[in-house]
Amino acid sequence: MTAVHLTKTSKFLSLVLRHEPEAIGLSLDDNGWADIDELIRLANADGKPVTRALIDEVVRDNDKQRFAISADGTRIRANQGHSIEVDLALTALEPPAVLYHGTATRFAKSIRNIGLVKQSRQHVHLSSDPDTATKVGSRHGKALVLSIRAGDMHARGLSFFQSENGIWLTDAVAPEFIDWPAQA
Ligand code: HQG
Repeated sequence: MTAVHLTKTSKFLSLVLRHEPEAIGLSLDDNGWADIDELIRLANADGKPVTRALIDEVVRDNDKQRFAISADGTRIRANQGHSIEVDLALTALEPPAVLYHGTATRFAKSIRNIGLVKQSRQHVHLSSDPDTATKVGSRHGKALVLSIRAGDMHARGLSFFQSENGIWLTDAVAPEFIDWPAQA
């Protein structure tokens, strides 16, 4: 399958598994899982040329491991990034002392005022290295990488989770836990 085809399918899966299952009439269970046969049937009825082989290839080769297939091979879900309410049943974990958040310079003023908030997603997303955070931030404009004192937050009783694809998730980050780069 060509890279363009795989990217298109990945974007389609992100849409229906994270944000708008109703776009094709799909239903997810409480933990975010969709039946793969049903997804294929509904996608095909909507004119999307999705096949099981294509889904398997996207799940296996996705650059960020965005999706997981259930152990019995019948269901699929997004590992993170949902705007719809799903319970990923993630276990709280102790984070590293410092994590990174990639954002855009245009959001700096508001972040200085109220800290990081989850906007339309279920969590604030944090990266374990600055390079990944830079890429995440560039999606929104000129990248700004903030250091988050996750260890201090955890010591104060705030919870952290890690998605199956390694992204750190938390509810919000108050301004006092954010260290800014010198030039920002
Ligand atoms: C910003 C991608 C103003 C926040 C990535 C971000 C990630 C504020 C934007 C995942 C703010 C939300 C999530 C405040 C936060 N004032 N702006 N107080 N607090 N923001 O897309 O973290 O490729 O919902 O900094 O790799 O950019 O889709 O979140 O810029 O893991 O798999 O509000 O999406 O993964 O944007 O990205 P998003 P995000 P995928």
